[in-house]
Amino acid sequence: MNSDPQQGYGADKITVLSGLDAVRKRPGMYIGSTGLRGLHHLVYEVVDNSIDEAMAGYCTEIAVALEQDGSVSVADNGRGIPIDTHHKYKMPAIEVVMTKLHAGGKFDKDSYKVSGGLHGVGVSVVNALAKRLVVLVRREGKEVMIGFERGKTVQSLKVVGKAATTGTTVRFWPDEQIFDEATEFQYDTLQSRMRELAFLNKGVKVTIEDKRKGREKKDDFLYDGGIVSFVEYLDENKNGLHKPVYVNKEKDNIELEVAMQYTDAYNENVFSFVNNINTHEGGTHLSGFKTALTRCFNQYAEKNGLVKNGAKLSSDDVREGLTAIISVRVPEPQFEGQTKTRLGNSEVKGVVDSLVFSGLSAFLEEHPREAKLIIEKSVLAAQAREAARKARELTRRKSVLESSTLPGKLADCSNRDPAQSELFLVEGDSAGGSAKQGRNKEFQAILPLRGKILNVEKARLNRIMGSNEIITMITAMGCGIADDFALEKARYHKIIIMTDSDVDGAHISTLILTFFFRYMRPLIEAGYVYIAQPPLYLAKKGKEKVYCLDDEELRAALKEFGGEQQVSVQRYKGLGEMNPDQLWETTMSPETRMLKQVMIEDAVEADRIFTVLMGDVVEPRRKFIQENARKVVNLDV
Ligand code: 0RA
Repeated sequence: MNSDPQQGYGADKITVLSGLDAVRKRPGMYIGSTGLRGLHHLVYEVVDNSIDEAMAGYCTEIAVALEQDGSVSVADNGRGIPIDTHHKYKMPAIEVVMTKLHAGGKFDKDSYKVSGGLHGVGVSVVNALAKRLVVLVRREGKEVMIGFERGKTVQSLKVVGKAATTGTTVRFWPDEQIFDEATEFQYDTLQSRMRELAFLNKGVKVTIEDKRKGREKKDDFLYDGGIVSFVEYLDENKNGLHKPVYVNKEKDNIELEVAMQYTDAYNENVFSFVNNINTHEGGTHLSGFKTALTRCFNQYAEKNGLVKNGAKLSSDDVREGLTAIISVRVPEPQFEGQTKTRLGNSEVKGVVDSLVFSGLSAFLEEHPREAKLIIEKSVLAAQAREAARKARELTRRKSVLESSTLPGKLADCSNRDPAQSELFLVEGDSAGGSAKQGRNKEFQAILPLRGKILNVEKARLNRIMGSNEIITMITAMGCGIADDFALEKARYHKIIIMTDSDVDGAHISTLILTFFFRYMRPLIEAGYVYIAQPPLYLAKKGKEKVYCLDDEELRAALKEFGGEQQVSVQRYKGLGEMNPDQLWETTMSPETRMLKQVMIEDAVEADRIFTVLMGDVVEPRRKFIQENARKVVNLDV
């Protein structure tokens, strides 16, 4: 035991479970993948350690830098990783932390109140997967360094100077033997996570800097408002109905923080976190929150005569237009689910429920004007939902929504196996006609869409269910929407949006994507949604011909042909200009086509983009389109 009571934490408190070779053998087991996601995970793992130090109250600044040589450094002003000798291993504590799997203060419940680190794998995993890693520690008046290669110590701990401050800097070079696909860090990906961490840890300054040649950039994130600032950020382009409500309470060693605000939007935007980890799949904390919300509003509404004759608001009704962050700190979180992002601890539900209920009840009592606004909105949501249900039942009786009666406009494929079937959503009847002639009937279905579909960002469910174009899509796809959505009922595992490569086409794509994002999100998450890439040009010289997706490809083709002499270039204004054979060859044939798969990498940013593009606040949209003119036409969410 460390005899210095001031230290309170010594080498002996660090427990060890096993060695590092296993990590290099099966990296995926520890960091999820060896692709881009896994690569970025390394940075998060290092940053998590600094965040832990901040949560313990000893660190106020964390600086992440993408260095010119492809390495990343993470510097903090915490106490510095301990450097005293570990009695069992007879080596400096920092060396134990870096070279022994699962070594680290994190696993000692007394050392930290709660621990971050989704997989809690620890920084030694990063060390194992780095071709080189260097740590600098400032503490006890000196600066020390230690160096590793692929997890093995190559430079033992040595003093390199004096230090007037304390802190830790970890710098590592990812190993291309492990990350075969890519070892290049993406600024935007890291930036989002750093912003999120700064929101979740109020008062901690998190900076990120790109020092790589030609892409120099820097962002500072520091939010004294914490998750209240997070909600304000999410609602920046929406119309809030009131100032965000903030609840911060603790019970049974579980700390709860909630910030929430209602807007005049129709969709909900709720994000939940456990120990700084985004729980995409929700869990007990989220269900506790939802239960409390419903109970609280119903109780208040009834008591104050805001609902008629015993009518009840549903959980969905009271979440219409809601933006919320739920952040809990749990000592021993159990993560479940496909991506291990669902909180399983059953004790958390009741705690969150009771804390949110009392916090929110107090707010409503003190703010009757806001309470009335929110409840009136929920009542409207309930009415719209009821109307939508009736409309749905009506159409169901007429069996429009039954797969037995598919829409007349749909040219279905003959294959009945969804995994092999594709549905093309095609802009306009004329392109739809070409697509029907050009397709492979066996596995390709065509649904022509006339003009612009309804902007679901500006409509409630009852209007959405009143739109023919949307009903047709839902019916053809077979998987239902919103509460009724069932991925396993999808009739096609590839839904391909095929529009002209012009501004109108981009707009139609965006409208369809907005609908999918708001009402069929699991379809996108399952990787079923694609955007076709029809060529813009056909370059011909004699018998040789090349289709080109954009100007860049055309330039390359012309160069290949040896300049522009005797080359004919045809520019397609729309899909309709291609004959069925050309459409097949360029855009539909699995042999030759290019498809973009739509993915939601960053739900926070995706929501902001859809809100800006499709919502009713005009100025940010103009700004966004100016700044992203190219990206919008080439939408890749
Ligand atoms: C264990 C104990 C102490 C600090 C740390 C770990 C620590 C780890 C990291 C990783 C990155 N930055 C860090 N900062 C601190 C406390 C030692 C003491 O009592 O002074």
